[in-house]
Amino acid sequence: MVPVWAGAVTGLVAAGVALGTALLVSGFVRLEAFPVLAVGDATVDVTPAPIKDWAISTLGESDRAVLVAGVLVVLAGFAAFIGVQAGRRLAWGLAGLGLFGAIGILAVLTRPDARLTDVLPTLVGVAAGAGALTWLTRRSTRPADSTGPLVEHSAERPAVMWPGGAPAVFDRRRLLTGVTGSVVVAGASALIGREIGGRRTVDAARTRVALPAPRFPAKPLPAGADLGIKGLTPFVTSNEAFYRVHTALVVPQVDPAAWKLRIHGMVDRPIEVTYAELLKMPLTEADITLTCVSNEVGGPLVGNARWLGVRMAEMLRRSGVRADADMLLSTSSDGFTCGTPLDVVMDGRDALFAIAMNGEALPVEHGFPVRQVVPGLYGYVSATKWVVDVKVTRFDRDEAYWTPRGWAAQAPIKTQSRIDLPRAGDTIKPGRTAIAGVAWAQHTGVDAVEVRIDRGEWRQARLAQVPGPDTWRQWAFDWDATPGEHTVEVRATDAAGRTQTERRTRPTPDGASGWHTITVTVA
Ligand SMILES: Nc1nc2c(c(=O)[nH]1)N[C@H]1C(S)=C(S)[C@@H](COP(=O)(O)O)O[C@H]1N2
Ligand SMILES: [Mo]
Repeated sequence: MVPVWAGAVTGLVAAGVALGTALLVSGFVRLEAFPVLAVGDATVDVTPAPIKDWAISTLGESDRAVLVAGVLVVLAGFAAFIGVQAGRRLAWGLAGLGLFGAIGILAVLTRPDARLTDVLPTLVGVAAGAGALTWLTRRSTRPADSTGPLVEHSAERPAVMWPGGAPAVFDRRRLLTGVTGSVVVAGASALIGREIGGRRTVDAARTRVALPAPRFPAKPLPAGADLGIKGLTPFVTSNEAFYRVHTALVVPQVDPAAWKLRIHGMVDRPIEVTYAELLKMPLTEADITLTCVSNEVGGPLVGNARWLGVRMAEMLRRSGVRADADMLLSTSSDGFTCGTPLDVVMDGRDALFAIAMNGEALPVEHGFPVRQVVPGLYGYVSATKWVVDVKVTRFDRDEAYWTPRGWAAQAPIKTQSRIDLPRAGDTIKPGRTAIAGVAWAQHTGVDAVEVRIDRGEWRQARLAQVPGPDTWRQWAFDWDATPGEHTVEVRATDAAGRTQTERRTRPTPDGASGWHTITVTVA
């Protein structure tokens, strides 16, 4: 009879063959159809909001890697179990494998952008896995009366019988050679699949985009927008350093030649625009700071870039928005949705269907070919990346992705200020030192930033210049640091005269509030 360890190894290797083959086929179909990713994506969608918030805040941008690792660990446990069952009775093992495939197919088909061909990787993978499981299970045993030394595990009541009724005995050497062969096949398939899948990206199409000049260029940045203090967040966030948040496990690859934006719903004339048509429309350039609602006080999920795009209002006017509509439900190619207040988009601010970021076509992770950018609203209610569809509707009729998951349907950005320098927990030298950071109150503007040490008097920080109210604003404060432990706090006041509340809240449901506070040691 097959010992438990051998069964487990057989199961793991068969699962490896299944996944390697599935990845190979995904390379030809599309990487999103790889069942592990689909199961991961489905997990993201059904995970309760508190767990997801916890994951985003503690794992940050590695949350996706951790999720995929989690799916693989669960899968490995299941695979080992299947292998052990197969050693007892092959049919049970195969049934287990079938169940596993059914979960994969369910996950793949319930993705919002599912295509029927997406089932191919799972189907072929399960077939290959079943083949490997059968072959390895049979290979590791042989009829008891055949020649060759019997391994001591030879059971008295063997569960596996060879055709013809001979009891089967375990043969370790044959198992291990079979395992080696299978591992090589699985590994090679996986590598080839990744390579082919990786080549089917839109990078080439992206580098070919020739960006037209803006009809409405942004004003040149004021000379004093960046205080140039070492360690302070630069005024312009580079595309590489810009934070990234999305629910998709694989970055959607949207071919600009096939891209279309549909505007429909409560409009007089539904319209469809291609990428080439969009590039011919009057383009607006604007400096806008984007912020994620999940950003904790003092957190990193905020960035500032120069965007280029078509005003959303212009496009909506073309389609004739009806008077009783109050919401835009935008959808991305991967099925994510945002609900944006219509009045905000129409009030004259630079709400854009953006095609470029800091002078280059949008990076793929930031929404290539087209994304929304709306000054003053958190990303989850405004900044749809890979946007393909905008439905003009009403908040009382439609709901966006995050709303049933515990986040507010409407979420203007809360005024915030952050200390970048010194960093929390730093030890610094006594004497004159710069305390510096950024503050934001998008579309209202930051009018004042104050700092206080050890809960003393609030004192005014120096403010950098800004091109307008839609970006963050650098600030700095000269401090004569005396030896000891000190608490440093910051708060901003917006151009409407509202000072940030001291009341600390978590990001859910509509953004964190409170003053960023750090402690430093002066020695
Ligand atoms: N398609 C899609 N667009 C999306 C999201 C998403 O999950 N999918 N996340 C939103 C959120 S929560 C934020 S904060 C911004 C982040 O944009 P960035 O990744 O370019 O910084 O994108 C928004 N657009
Ligand atoms: Mo976000």
